[in-house]
Amino acid sequence: MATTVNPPNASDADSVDEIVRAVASLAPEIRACLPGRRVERGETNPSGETQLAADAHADDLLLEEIGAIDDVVEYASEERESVLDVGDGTGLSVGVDPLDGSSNLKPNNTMGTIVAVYDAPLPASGRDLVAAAYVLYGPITTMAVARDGHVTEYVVDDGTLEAVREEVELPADPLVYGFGGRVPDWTDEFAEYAREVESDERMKLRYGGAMIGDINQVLTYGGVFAYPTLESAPEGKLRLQFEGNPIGYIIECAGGRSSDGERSLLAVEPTDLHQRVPLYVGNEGLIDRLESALA
Ligand code: AFP
Repeated sequence: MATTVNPPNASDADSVDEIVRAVASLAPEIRACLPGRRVERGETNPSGETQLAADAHADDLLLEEIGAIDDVVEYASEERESVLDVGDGTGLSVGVDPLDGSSNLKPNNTMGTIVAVYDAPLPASGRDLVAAAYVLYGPITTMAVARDGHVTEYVVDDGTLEAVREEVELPADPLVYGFGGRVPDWTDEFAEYAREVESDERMKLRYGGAMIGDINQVLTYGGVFAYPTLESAPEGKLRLQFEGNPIGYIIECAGGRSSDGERSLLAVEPTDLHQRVPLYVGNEGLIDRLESALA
């Protein structure tokens, strides 16, 4: 399903280039700081989650680099209560999840950085995105960048952008699924959908506790990732501005679908900077079936 993407104007395109290069340049430094920053800060972020020193440090590095770009006028992150004005007049607003999957640091598992570039003040609609990207700190440090309806994968081990996959699209035959939350906390409707997917002998479980690692599996092999509505948390866990919108944009640019259970994540009305949203992304057929199951 083609994503209706904003055709960025020339200056936006140049600024998006600068933002992408800035994030890539920081990837080695953010990664290098991880081993020594497993410690908890004794503080929680606006979503009430324990902050690791690594979260805050990555956030500071990203604010400094991204905030210095002329056309960027707002910076916001999962780790900060409110939007920071970093420029004058109109321009781009950047939302960041500095370290997605920080609870994976202790068990030395994958983590990521998510970046959403909007051409509207935050909180903004996913339809206001002009680009979205994530860095995956895996065996290799890679970066997926979605812009102008296309997804490109880069290796960024040394902080420069080496394109390794152009026009990335979800494979037509889905292979993997990953469903977050505790099974007893799933709604009956989602549990029924999950059972259907799990019983499909072509599909196999891939859930790593850091969405970016799981999303990259879906982008590579095809499939579905969900952090669903929970009985205890009807809005799910993930944040629209910093996770739902950018991941929905990337998957839709790669030919897949996104949903909050009823509609594209990009069509969800923004009401609060840290609002949560149920998140379902993957191959079109799997998301269509999901929406039917939840209807
Ligand atoms: P942390 O950044 O607190 O580790 O949360 C990661 C995350 O937001 C997302 O990356 C994962 O998919 C999801 O939470 C994992 O949540 P559970 O720990 O409830 O499975």
